[in-house]
Amino acid sequence: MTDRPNPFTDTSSRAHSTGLISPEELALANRNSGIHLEALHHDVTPAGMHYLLIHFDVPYASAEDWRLDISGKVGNPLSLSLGDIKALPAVTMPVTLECAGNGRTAMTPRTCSMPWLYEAVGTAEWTGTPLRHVLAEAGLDKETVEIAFFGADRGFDKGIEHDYGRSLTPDMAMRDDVLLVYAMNGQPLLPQHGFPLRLLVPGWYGMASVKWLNRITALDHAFDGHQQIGTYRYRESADDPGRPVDIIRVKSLMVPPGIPDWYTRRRMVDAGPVTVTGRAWSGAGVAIGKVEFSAGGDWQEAKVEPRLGDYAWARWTCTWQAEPGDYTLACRATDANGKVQPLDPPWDNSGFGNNVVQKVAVTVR
Ligand SMILES: Nc1nc2c(c(=O)[nH]1)N[C@H]1C(S)=C(S)[C@@H](COP(=O)(O)O)O[C@H]1N2
Ligand SMILES: [Mo]
Repeated sequence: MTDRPNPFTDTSSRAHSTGLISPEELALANRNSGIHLEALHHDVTPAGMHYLLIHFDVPYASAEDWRLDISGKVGNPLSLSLGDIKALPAVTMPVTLECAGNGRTAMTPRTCSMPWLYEAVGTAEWTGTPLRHVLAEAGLDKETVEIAFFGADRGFDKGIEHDYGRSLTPDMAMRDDVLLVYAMNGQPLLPQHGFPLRLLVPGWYGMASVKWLNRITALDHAFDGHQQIGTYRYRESADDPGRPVDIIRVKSLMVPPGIPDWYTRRRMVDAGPVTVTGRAWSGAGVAIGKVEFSAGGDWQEAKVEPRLGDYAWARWTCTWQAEPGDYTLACRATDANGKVQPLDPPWDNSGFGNNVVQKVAVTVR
């Protein structure tokens, strides 16, 4: 045994930056792809166009050998095969997932991490079984305070080595809509989306939906894993204890109209009536109240269609009378609770929860 010093404790290269994207950020951007904004046309995002966020490596997994172990403060510890889980009552639900770091790069200064712009969102039809079935079979002890969920992926963050792990309270975990999921859009999960089994926590930012799920532990204390307490907290500064990141904030996006310039992505649009369309969503099962569109002047109310499900986005459309000139298009959603997207990015020390309105630069000819 050697006792080499931990090479990952120095995180100074991850301090805030207002400069160019670093080589590390670029490498993360190549591993963690976002949705193409034109894919917002699809009610259900094709699996290969859904965004990805993978902290460590995608585990090399076999469905035949997979086990889900449930232990800790339970009366009846379990070790389930994928077949055992598929034998339980199945449900399929459209759910919009969004990464808590979506929009990070619009904050000034930004935290050096995955440099999302707008595109860390997608909606899939997820198939699985309510988690409560297996928790009921395992029998949670009365003293259970939190339940921790672990993936098969392991790595370092800020010098701390850990299996990716997140927790839920028993109340959350026993909700009908929290699922153990093995299929996405009617196909087995792709390796990058958690094959063969993941947790799905609808209405919350994506970090709660643990991929490659192989271990559940009931705890008589709050879970202190790095992904629970060392990150995913809204903080004013690095030493602020902060509060947990959980429910998705209200947001909308548009399909950029017209045709793009390859390099700048600036759009060229022909004058006349232009149908602008996009998606809007909020968290915790809250519906969308309204969506507004602006080409720089007044906000015009868009038509919002019924959402695909309680935890999925709604399509919106509006007609823009485009006249020659240069414009910045924007869309802004308000949810049924009256929460509205801000015009300027909210600040967060780690770049979480940015639901600022999207802006799209266009030239009308
Ligand atoms: N085991 C494990 N689960 C994970 C992650 C991870 O890195 N490892 N990333 C989380 C984060 S931050 C997000 S946003 C979602 C992304 O899910 P997707 O890649 O299927 O879109 O998975 C979550 N579950
Ligand atoms: Mo995420």
